[in-house]
Amino acid sequence: MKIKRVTVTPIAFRDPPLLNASGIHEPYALRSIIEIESDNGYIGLGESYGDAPALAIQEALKSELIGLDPFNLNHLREVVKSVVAKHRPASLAGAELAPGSHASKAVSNAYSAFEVAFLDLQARSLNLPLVDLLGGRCRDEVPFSAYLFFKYAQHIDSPYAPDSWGEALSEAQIVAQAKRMIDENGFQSIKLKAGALDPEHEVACIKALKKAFPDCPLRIDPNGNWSLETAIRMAELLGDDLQYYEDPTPGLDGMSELHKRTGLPLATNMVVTDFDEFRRSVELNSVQIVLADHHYWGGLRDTVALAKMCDVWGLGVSMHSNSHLAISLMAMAHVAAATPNLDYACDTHYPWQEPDEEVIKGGKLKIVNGAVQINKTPGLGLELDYDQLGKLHEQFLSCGIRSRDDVKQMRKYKPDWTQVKPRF
Ligand code: GKR
Ligand code: MG
Repeated sequence: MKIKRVTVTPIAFRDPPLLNASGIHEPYALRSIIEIESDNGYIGLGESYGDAPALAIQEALKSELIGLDPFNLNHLREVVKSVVAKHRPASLAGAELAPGSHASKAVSNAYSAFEVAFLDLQARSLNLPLVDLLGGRCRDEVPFSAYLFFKYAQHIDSPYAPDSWGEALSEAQIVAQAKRMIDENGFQSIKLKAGALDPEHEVACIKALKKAFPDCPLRIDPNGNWSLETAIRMAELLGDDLQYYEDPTPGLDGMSELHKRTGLPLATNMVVTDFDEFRRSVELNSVQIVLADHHYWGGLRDTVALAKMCDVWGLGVSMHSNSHLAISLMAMAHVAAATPNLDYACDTHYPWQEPDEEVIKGGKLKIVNGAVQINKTPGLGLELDYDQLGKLHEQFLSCGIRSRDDVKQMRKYKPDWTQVKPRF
């Protein structure tokens, strides 16, 4: 079997005005949808970053993949390395929360983008679900958590009608957001994206969530926007309310010191993002839970390896997410299903995406009882809806955004806004 067609389609979909440590989400999120077709008629699908630097590499790789054997992933990695060496991107300012734009991750991002599609193609040709190529399923359903955000009611320049979630700044509004997200998806744990408002207020929101959902495990994620002193002070206020404390303070040293001083379990998708940082974190005991993400950890098979490393070193494993659609959700779910030591419900932004903006046939995937069901059909079990793909590609062409920049977007609301870390 040989690869005869590679298509990369950049898309943009509506994204709500969600607040975070850098600033605020822009009105559209960018992704790329990848199709790999073999000479015997199978098509494998992938979804990855749609920021300009990531897209440039994906585009440059397309012609290099024609004729490759989709079972030879080592060959794919070599081709990716040589293409990235010729197209090494610069890191973008303000892209700290969008690892797709980090120059240091160019090889792992681009490899992962195509590896998922290669694996989907392999699995389809073998008539097996993709999870069977990752060691087989440990579970049929993968748990996800409700991912709450502070948000404004609508984008500043009103590019389209406001979303149906409304404003969420107060404790009562955050509890209402959680209630709706849980009612609609059955989530059994809750994460609050923090680092955006006053830390005491964000902790008060956790307290309000604890009161409203006493049996639900809770997490807070300030994206490294609290100084060590603030993170310790908030830990004292939070007491035993948290399942884990995600990236409260920046750096491996800061996290190590925080753990020493509070004893709280710390999770990260910021200070352990590759195997070198993993090694240094183990030496310093910086984090106790690693939030994996196949998009920048070098694909589904390297994510399986990461989970094994976590097992060896006695660390917990779960998964991180950026704004994404169904192909990424299913890829995450398959690797999570193949991870024996998945200890916590995974993150997903998926409920924030609008129901009319999915690129797969059948529309948005359902999250039931807080979990995504793993298909028994071949590959990831997804087919593209080409009308929808075309619509979201047109939106990419017209939206004017080419790289995520939450800092620049926040300056439209607050002209003197700057990127400061830690802000509090
Ligand atoms: O989308 O605003 C966001 C998040 O803050 C995202 O950028 C982070 O990468 O979800 C992420 C996280 O868990 O840190
Ligand atoms: Mg995080």
